[in-house]
Amino acid sequence: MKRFSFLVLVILLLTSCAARNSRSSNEEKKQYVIGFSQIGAESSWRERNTESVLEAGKKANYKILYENANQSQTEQIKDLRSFIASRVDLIILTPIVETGWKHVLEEAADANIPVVINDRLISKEDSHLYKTFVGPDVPIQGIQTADFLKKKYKDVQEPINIVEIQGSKDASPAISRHDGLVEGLKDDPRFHLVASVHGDFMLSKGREAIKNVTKSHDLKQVDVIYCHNDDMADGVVSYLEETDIKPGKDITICSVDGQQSAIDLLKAGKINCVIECDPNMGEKLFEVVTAVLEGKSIPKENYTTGRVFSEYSDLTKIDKRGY
Ligand code: GZL
Repeated sequence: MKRFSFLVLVILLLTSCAARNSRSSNEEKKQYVIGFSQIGAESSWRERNTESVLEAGKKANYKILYENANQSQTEQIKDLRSFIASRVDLIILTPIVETGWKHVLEEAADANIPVVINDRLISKEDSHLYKTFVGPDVPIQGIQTADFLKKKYKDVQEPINIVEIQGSKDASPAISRHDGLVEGLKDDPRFHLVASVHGDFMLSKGREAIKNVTKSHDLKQVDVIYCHNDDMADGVVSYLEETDIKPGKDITICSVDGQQSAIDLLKAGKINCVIECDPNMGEKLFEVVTAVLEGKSIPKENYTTGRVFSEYSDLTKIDKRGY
């Protein structure tokens, strides 16, 4: 009888240990909840950026609350407040513009919810309100474009007139791609920025923007059209192809992103330079998210880099872009 009781006691002890271990391992495997506030779906680039983030978050076993603000900062702020109310473990924010985030990010800080910035930047005076940034070093993209133009026009002495089709007003890539170009050309007096208009990073608005420029500028007096992204460049090329001006030949077209559509136009000689801006930030983003949640120290900026694809490149070596 004693042997039987002892056996029962051992079985009970082993069972309770197993239950405790499974509880503790389940606690260890707590699934973190991440609120992801995305700008919208303004370009093919943005759609790939969203896919990249969601794919990487799923692979890393995070529960993602994804909200798409359809180009509205007001909607993004509402989304952030709903994440705070839901007590998410961390927020990923792609800020549509640089300013206007102070109050809502202070509310996230008051709720002890860390914020990681994806792709675009917020203004420096509010940089204490987020943990870290993952995205492109955008001013370099403007300088890379300037370097291409100085190479292409190295033997030209006459004035070189540039029309700029900017991205969304106050968006960090629009500000920095403009500033980078100006910085890159500042010591070369041949280059003149004769018009700069917004196309909101959208194909349709890029087409509309260049059409509006023709109301005040004769495109036959324009040498370069600098588009802040490929979708707007696509719109510009489609407009020019309805005129007697040959894009890529009569007028130089420069763009940024590296979408398949732009590479195809580059290969067809209708675009002259495409600066790569890789949207596939998901893997890097969730490495950083995990480090933040584990309390590890991380750099304030985690920059992605990009190549220059131009008429001087070996275009046969460009891999399928995937966006
Ligand atoms: C750049 C990114 C820009 C892309 C556009 O980092 O924010 O937004 O260049 C996209 O295509 O709309």
